[in-house]
Amino acid sequence: MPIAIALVLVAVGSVAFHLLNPWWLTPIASNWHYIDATIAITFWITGVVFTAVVLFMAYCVFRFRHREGTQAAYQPENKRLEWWLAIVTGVGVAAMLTPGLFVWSQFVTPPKGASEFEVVGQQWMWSFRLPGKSGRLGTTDTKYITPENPLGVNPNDPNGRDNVVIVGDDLHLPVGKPVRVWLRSVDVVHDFYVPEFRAKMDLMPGMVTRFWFTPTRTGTFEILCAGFCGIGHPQMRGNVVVETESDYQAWLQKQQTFAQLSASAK
Ligand SMILES: [Cu+2]
Repeated sequence: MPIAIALVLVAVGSVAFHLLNPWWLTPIASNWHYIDATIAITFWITGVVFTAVVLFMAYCVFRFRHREGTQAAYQPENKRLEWWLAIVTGVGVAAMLTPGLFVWSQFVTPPKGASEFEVVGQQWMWSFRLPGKSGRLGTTDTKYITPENPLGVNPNDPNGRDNVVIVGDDLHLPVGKPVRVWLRSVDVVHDFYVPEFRAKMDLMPGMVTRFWFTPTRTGTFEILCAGFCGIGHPQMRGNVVVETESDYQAWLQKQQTFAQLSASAK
């Protein structure tokens, strides 16, 4: 009996803790409400299954408790029960995975007219590159990386000359504009994560990964590295400052372009 009661308390306590705990989602600051919806679906399915399994265990512990003179029956197989378990589990897993596939395809397909910026991760800081007046990002290659050109911008590509380069400082973005993100790493795997944007993407050495989002409110949002990347991983932080278009333009004017940075290095 005490074990059955303990199991019921585990089930009720887990649901109560989930509902009453203060560590809830941060207020959203992007268009990705779908990410919250997929998390809610997963919580509902896993929560209902967890509660049902624990309560069923409590029932069995109580109902089939030891009594003098009774004996357990050995039943190694039950075809009908196995079919039911396989079907119900399959439907539950599919219901958790399928919405994610639709959200994923939207997450990596930016709308027409989205602007763009690049995130570059390295142990242990964040750098960024924004297109200049031409509106285009120049090509890059790891072979161009030097202390003066930490992002490896191709010096022979005219599209890269006016690119704004921000090394280890805050990124600013205008509010309400869809923006496409390209992500690169110069050393190990990192992961660009801004909880308020509900957006998270790995930075893989040798690959360019991507996603897009629209910042929906102004403010300063912290960037965390969500892929363990060595001893400085917890300190790998940065900020995205979302502001009005005019504040953003004023900030952009003050930034250095790749051409200016290479000229001052010489
Ligand atoms: Cu990292």
